[in-house]
Amino acid sequence: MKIKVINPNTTVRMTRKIGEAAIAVASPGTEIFACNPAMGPVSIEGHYDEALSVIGVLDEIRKGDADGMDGYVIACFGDPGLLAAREITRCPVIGIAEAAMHAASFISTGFSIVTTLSRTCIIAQHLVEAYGMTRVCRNIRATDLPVLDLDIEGSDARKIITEECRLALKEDRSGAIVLGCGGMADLAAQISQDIGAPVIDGVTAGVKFVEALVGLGLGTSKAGDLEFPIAKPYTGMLDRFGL
Ligand code: 2AL
Repeated sequence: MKIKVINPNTTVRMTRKIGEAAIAVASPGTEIFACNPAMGPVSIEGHYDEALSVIGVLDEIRKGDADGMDGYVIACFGDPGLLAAREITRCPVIGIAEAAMHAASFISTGFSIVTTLSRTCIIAQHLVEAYGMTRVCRNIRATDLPVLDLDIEGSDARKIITEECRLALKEDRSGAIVLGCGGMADLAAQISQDIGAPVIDGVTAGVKFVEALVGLGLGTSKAGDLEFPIAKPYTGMLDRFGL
């Protein structure tokens, strides 16, 4: 089985980290292809970044289908372009926010999301609502760490995130933590051990959900609103995106 894990930002170092986390949980026989678009923002920290990242994500889905992929993980916590991606492929496509929230809902009655900048909390809040998770998401907590600071050698990022997770257990009375950034994919196991509660990273959860869906013979439904987009010309800079 071939799973393409798409980091929607263009920072190759983060793509490598996301790929390593995905490979660590992949079953024997699953090949992981981690990539990032050639165009787009170096990190996604707001609505504008997110909107402009979607074109690159869709381009990677299109190329992935041509390369014979069996499924996709969109590895940014805003799940940018998720439904559009599902429209253009028959393969399953999973976003890391939806993967992590669903996993958390299976193992706790309430979880907290610990994310990067405060301004991204509203993006997570919209997803909580869209995914029907308002009953189980007890809080969304920002650390005010910029996304690319997660990669700085010797930074306090892990310590800051761990402390926020600890506070979440105590103050939100949550049973599990969802990490709110693809760049946190390498932190889940250590933080879980440090705080004594499940900590879920959506990259790894997403890979396992794609494996499960493909194993069940399930792909994106082409009945109804996720059928292929209506063929029409696209113009200007997007002329090659017309179907
Ligand atoms: C993210 C993420 O997962 N990747 C990125 O560039 N920005 N999300 C976030 N909340 O910071």
